[in-house]
Amino acid sequence: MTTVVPRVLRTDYQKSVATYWNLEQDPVNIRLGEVDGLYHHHYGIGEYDRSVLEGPEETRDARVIAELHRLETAQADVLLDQLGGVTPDDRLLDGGSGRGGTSFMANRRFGCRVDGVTISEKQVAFASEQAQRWGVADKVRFHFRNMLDTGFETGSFRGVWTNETTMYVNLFDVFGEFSRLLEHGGRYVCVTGCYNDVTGGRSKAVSQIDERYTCSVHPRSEYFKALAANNLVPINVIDLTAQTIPYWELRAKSSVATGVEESFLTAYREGSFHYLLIVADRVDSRL
Ligand code: GPP
Ligand code: MG
Repeated sequence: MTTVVPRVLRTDYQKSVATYWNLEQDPVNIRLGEVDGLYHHHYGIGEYDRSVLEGPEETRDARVIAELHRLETAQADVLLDQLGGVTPDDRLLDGGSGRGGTSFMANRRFGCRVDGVTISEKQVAFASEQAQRWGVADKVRFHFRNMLDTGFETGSFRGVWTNETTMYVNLFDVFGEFSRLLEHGGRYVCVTGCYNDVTGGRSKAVSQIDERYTCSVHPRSEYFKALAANNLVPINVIDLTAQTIPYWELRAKSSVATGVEESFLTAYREGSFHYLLIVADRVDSRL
């Protein structure tokens, strides 16, 4: 049987996003990844240990980097906690898999097969190399594919997650694809930044975030409309905003700050933006 792999980069916008990620080599991601070999492209949650800022000056930078990495890994653990009872025979999809951090954590936790898709060929190569290095290349695979149209078989996934990637896509389209991929009762977990419908439109701070990453943050309401339109029924919604602020405070004081820290802190503190975790189950209405 021939597998038809759809064209990956369809629009000029998608090409510009791919270019951003193909060129990305920020120390805030590389140096944190080097702490233990898990390379993340998402932010952190939880209180930071204040003692990292004290102690010997010459080792402070390393302590802060390790602490930022610990908070990012803690975020991925909270996401994976929501996937429920995944078994080694199940299959999971990481939509927008970056350098693979969350995919490797999922495989370690559940022992199952994980497929990561990304529109960055550099990220596919990097993450695939990590899979070799960890000896899990038979179970954790990364593909140069578009999460809007993955080409994977209908109903073949127990779980799908997106860890801060939905701001790059139309939510109705991407949830349509996830709904197609999930089996009945399969679970979708989303961690995202979204803007607040209550305070109104896109704030200046949110626009700065969009500009920084070539993305387009969606309003909170759009997530629930798009889930409902695609037979994805929310079971849990957690506002992680208060839990992510310490990460940004520590990052702002660190040597790897990129300049975007003040935009996140302003947006979160003024209430124009939330850091949200959404969990939804796929319900097949034909059953
Ligand atoms: C990048 O993570 C995350 C995004 C580009 C999505 C934007 C996220 C929102 C919550 C709005 P990264 O780890 O590559 O970013 P950085 O380089 O700043 O650490
Ligand atoms: Mg990062």
